[in-house]
Amino acid sequence: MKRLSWSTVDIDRAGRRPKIVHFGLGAFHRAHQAVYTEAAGEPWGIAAVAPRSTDVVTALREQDCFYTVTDTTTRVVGSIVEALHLGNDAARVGELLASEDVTVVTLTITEKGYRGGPVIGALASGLAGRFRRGGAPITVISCDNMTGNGRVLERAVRESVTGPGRDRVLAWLAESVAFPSTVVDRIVPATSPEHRARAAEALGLDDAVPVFAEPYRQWVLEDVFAAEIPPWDGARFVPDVTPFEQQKLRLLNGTHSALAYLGSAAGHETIAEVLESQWGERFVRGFGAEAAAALPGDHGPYVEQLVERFRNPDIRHRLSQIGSDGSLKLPERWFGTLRDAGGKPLLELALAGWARATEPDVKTGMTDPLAEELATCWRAPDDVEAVRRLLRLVGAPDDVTLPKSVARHLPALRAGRVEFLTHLITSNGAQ
Ligand code: CS2
Repeated sequence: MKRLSWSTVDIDRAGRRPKIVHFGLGAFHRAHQAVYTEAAGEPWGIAAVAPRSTDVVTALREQDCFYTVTDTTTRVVGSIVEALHLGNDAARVGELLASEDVTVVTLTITEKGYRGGPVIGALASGLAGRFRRGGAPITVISCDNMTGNGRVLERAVRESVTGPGRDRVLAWLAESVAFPSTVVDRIVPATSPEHRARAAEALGLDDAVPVFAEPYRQWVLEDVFAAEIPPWDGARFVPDVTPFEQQKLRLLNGTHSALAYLGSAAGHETIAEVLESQWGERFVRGFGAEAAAALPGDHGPYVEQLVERFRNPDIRHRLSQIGSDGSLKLPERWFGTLRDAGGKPLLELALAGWARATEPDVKTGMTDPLAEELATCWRAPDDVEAVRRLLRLVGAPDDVTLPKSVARHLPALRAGRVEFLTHLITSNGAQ
């Protein structure tokens, strides 16, 4: 079968050039910002930088950076015009970041990317290079699931600026570089070998890096830009993203994480599989109601929509993917509710699911940068103390009774008995 490339697709991309630098070449970027930019048309093209994997760079180059996104149909996307590797192509990345023609940087580097990873260092030195080259204004947009992601990114970049002239670079960053906060939403599981076969069947061409995504997508951006951005049709520009951010992080991502840990305890592999279980849908509604109770406004329709989205059998979103990096995800997804909500029996249950997943002898396939420290918490005299240590390690809000309320669920979860615990759902008043 022929490979996807210039000669096999019918897309005119000649007028696109790299005016956006993107860091993080995973499936999510390819199905989200790259799709919005595709619709923005010429001259908008993306130079996409992979921080670690050379495989995705090689694969994209071999197909002239074209790839497919499958939602209700399979379409070729042509907005990525250059694929780069952060280490191997450092000079080109620096050149692009200094170029006046580049007016936007976007990032999908996951929560852990903001904690001393290589991207922030490269971005900070690239921006310092831009300053020295004349300092054309630019907008730098975090597209990761964090509260105030623009502020988090700005702080991380400022802390990474070093060397002589630091003060002048910092002053320029404050004046000429905008870091809007954003809320991104689209469920896009990591691509599997099965996806490659399905894409090839749909397209009649081989695509080594296809993406499968749900039809839904959303992008809300704080309306502060320093330079020209593409006409991202369908994106929403608002003065303050907070309400969207709370809804998305606490309801969608919060429920996702809860389903990941509890579903894994019950022996499931994907979100759609959990939704098919006897407790899955009820749990989404119950957990949604619990988290929504601490937020202004009516979130009922949003939660109903989540049930539909999570149920989608075409999306095999693995629990091990969602449950990974819990030590960084939970503070964003659960701790706001923990602080703000009154009764939260389902969140306590979810915390027990997470605690169980951190036990050293439990095999979940989930990874975490704090895995060793989390495992060490279990060298405690009893479950309550272990949970107390776990919660402290990840910075949960102080609550003396919480460890006990969480630990009491552990025996049932260890026995894989999640359905038994769903009486909590009805006692919470949700159907
Ligand atoms: C998921 C998210 O993997 C995860 O942690 O919760 O990737 C989720 O699918 C997206 O944020 C949806 O917009």
